[in-house]
Amino acid sequence: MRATDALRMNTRVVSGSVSLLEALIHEGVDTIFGYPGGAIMPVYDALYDFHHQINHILVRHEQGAIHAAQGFARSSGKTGVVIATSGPGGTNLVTGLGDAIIDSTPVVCITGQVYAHLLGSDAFQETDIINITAPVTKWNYQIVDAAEIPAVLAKAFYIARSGRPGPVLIDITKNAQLQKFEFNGYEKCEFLDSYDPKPEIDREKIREAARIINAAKKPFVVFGQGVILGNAEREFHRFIEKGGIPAAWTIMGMSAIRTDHPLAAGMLGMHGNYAPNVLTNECDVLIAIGMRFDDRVTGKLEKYAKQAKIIHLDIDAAEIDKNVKTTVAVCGDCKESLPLLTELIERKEHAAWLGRFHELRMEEEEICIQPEQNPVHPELTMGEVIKTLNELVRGEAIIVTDVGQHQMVTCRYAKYNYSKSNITSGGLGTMGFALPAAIGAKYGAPRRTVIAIIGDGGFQMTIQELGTIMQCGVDIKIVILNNGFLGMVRQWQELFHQKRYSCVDISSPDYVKVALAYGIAGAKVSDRSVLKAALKQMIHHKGSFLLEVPVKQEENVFPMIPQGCAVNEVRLK
Ligand SMILES: Cc1ncc(C[n+]2csc(CCOP(=O)(O)OP(=O)(O)O)c2C)c(N)n1
Repeated sequence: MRATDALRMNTRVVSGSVSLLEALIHEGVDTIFGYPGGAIMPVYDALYDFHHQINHILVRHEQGAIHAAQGFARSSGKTGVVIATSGPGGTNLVTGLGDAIIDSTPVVCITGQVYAHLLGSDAFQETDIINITAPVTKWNYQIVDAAEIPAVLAKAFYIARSGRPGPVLIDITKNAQLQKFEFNGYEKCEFLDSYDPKPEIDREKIREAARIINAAKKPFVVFGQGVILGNAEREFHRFIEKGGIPAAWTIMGMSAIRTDHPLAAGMLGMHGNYAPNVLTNECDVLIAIGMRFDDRVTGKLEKYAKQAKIIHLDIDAAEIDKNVKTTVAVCGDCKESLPLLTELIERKEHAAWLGRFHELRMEEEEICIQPEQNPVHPELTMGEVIKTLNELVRGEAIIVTDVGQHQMVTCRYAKYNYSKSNITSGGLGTMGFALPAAIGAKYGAPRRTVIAIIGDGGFQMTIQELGTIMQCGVDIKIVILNNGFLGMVRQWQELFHQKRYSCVDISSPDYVKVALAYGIAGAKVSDRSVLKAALKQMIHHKGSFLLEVPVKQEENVFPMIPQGCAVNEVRLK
């Protein structure tokens, strides 16, 4: 084609790298998290000219980039974007991909790859990232020709965000990044022949589900992140409020309704609240919405809600009847199915049934919550730190947690007023998630206060991301609940391995000095009388702040469903 013809057709000759960045801009991407290297250098070179449109956050490790992109996606509802080089750059993303796929987080990762003619030759920093990441991506693809970039990127974003969201990895060989081609513009993808992200709702199933709910005396809703991912919070409220149905959340569903909603029944699962776990095995109809019956939620499957009729609303057909056999399954987007169901259910109150939740809540309050939040011993407890934090932020903050005891305590006690406020690694349980995820969460929701609650073990797994905070100047608050142990493992060793503490005591550096070395303000508080003042100082500080809180060392998290037990065998102590 001659240059004049190209102009007439609005065609421009650009490099693969430029077309990639233009694709990102067309997808509305303004923030990306990444780390450069040899095989991705042409993209970084092109980025030099795009820095006014795309803010690149230079992390300190590629794992930090993908967790930050996950935090960004979870706080904003948008797709997170990561750029990394080939070889170790790509393999450092694998944990985050595993995390994102199990927690249904939309992320698009772009990795560089060696020149196409070197593929398979064990070239420097060559690794078969496509085969490595196949099980932990919703889709992955290797581009060897620049002309493919626009259409493949459009497909990548569509697949990542649609249906049940998830991570996509696009590997681009260096020659394709450099290659010039005739770019005809970018077209977003909204349809793929072989992919049905939004199954059509079967109205008969809706009618059947409504009949069962209308006949129920003790209906119970258990919901997951599907409500948040489907932007169906309003539809969900209408449903539970019309039906007068108590609703409990999985760790991933948390914050879809306010924690103080009159129908809020608390958190399900191994360290969830007492009432929802016990009453799972007392309800007559269990309505599961956008959740996947994870084993941490079901406990012993053979004894899970056997007395109840099970209704399951989920967008992913693979989840239906996977772990729990349903009476009626409605496959589809709950933003569509919930209004249809709400229309057909009767307005009810179920006062006596709600009273049962209240009764058990009081039991948990007396045996578990009060002693933990108002301890008599001098050491601080995790529970009282979160209680005090609640008094200050009043449900307004985004709380990001790592993995372990502090995660369970925080998720049980933290208050939320808005959706997308609880960000944690639910399915994979990835220690090291919280610090980078909090950085990303702040970019995803810049006006909100972001507080990361992290254990001393998990903090040391991605501590290097303090460098990212230093460089980009992001404002996050970090609370390290330091119990001197890999607490959750220690708890299991205490309870199930006769207190044989094997390799779980972990030492810490002086975190405040470490923060200061990175130019981040910090303080340490171990005295109850000044805990609130210290938390207040952290919240009101302009810029990032690290607060180390030494807490009681051998504290156990209860309630707890011991592994292999049924949900109603949950123990309060
Ligand atoms: C990457 C990774 N390695 C190991 C584990 C297993 N694990 C789960 S909780 C935990 C202890 C966490 O300790 P810490 O971060 O100090 O938090 P705490 O439980 O004390 O609150 C460990 C080692 C994990 N979840 N993730």
